Amino acid sequence: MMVQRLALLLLVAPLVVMSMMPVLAQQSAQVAILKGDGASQACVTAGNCFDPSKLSVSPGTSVTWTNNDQVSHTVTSGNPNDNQTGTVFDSSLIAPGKTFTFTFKDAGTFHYFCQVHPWMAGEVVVGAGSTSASAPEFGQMVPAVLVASMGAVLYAGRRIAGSLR
Ligand SMILES: [Cu+2]
Repeated sequence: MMVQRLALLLLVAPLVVMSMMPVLAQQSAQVAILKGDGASQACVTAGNCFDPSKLSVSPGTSVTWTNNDQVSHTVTSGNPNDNQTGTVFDSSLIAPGKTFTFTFKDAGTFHYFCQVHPWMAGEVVVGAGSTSASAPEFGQMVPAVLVASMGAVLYAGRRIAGSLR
C-alpha cells in the first residue's frame, strides 16, 4: 500500500503545482491619480497627471489605477482626439478613493487619458523583458513541470505494475 500512496503523491504533487502557476505568474503594477489632477493642468507640466505617466510592464500584468483625487476621473484607452477612445479599456468614472484594474495580455504601447480632464494622459508599454513589475516569471517553468508530471505518471505506472507482479 506504501507504493500506491507514493504513486498517488507523485501524480498529484505536480498537478497541484501546475494549478497554482497562473496565480504565481500574476504580476501587478500600480498607477496613482494624484490629488489636484482634476483641479488644474499643473500636472501636465509636472508630468504626473497619472503617476507614473509612463509604465513599462510584461504581458499579463494587471495594472491598478487608484484615484487619490477629490473628484472622479476615468482611465480610457486612446487619445482625446483619435477615434480609438475606449476601444481597449475604459474604466468609466472612478470615484475618489476607488480603483480600476486592467490586465494587459498583449504587447504594445497603450496611450490613455481621462475623459473628464483630457489633459490627463498616460501610457502603458507592454513588452517582453520589461522589469517594472517585480514578481518572478514562472511561465518558463511550465514545460519543466509538464515533463516532471509525465515522468511521475510513468514512474508510478511502473511501480504499480511491479507491485502487481
Ligand atoms: Cu480626470
